[in-house]
Amino acid sequence: MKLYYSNTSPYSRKVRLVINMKGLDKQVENILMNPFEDKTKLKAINPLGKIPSLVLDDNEVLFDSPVICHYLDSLSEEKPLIPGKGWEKWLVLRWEALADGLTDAAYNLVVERRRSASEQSTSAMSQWTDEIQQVLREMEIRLTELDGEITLAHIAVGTAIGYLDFRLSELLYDSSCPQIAVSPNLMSWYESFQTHPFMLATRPV
Ligand SMILES: N[C@@H](CCC(=O)N[C@@H](CS)C(=O)NCC(=O)O)C(=O)O
Repeated sequence: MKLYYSNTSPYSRKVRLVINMKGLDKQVENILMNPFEDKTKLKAINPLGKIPSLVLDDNEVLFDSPVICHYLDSLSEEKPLIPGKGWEKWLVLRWEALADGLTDAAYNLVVERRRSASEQSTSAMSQWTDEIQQVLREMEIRLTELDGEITLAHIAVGTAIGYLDFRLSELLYDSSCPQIAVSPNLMSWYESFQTHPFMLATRPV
């Protein structure tokens, strides 16, 4: 399999963590891409022109990150990242959706901030900022649901907070007191999770 990815893409990091956690690293060739500079090349692989994109050995292509992660998890029953069949499974998938939504809001905000001031939408930026704050509060309240073995929920939350930490770290802290985390228990969880060897190996550079 071939994974088209970039080092700074949070969605790619999520997939790379799944590859490592499932022990699939020897079966995947990693191909670095810049989704903005390599757009034409990327669109020939994935019509959406986005990373991550996974090309299977029979040349079928999978995107986006949830589909790729679910596929990779289905390749072996060992170390299931979407465990169970009942509520346990839906809880993991809901956490993934919540964390991916957080990443979407953060990524949109980062891209918008790169536009010239005259092109930026202040209402869209404030909507994404509100979404980020709302999700951080929700994750803080529900954090005990993450007690237990590492699942796709942990991986998605780790990459979402990791992306905020990398690009928008000010949003993780109280604006009037930058030493205080807005979601202190979530931040302690993240401080510990980010020391996982695979989190360290996939740190954005
Ligand atoms: N929902 C997609 C989002 C993928 C995505 O937006 N990737 C970004 C890089 S982090 C990208 O390729 N952006 C290029 C573009 O939007 O043109 C996923 O989960 O994989």
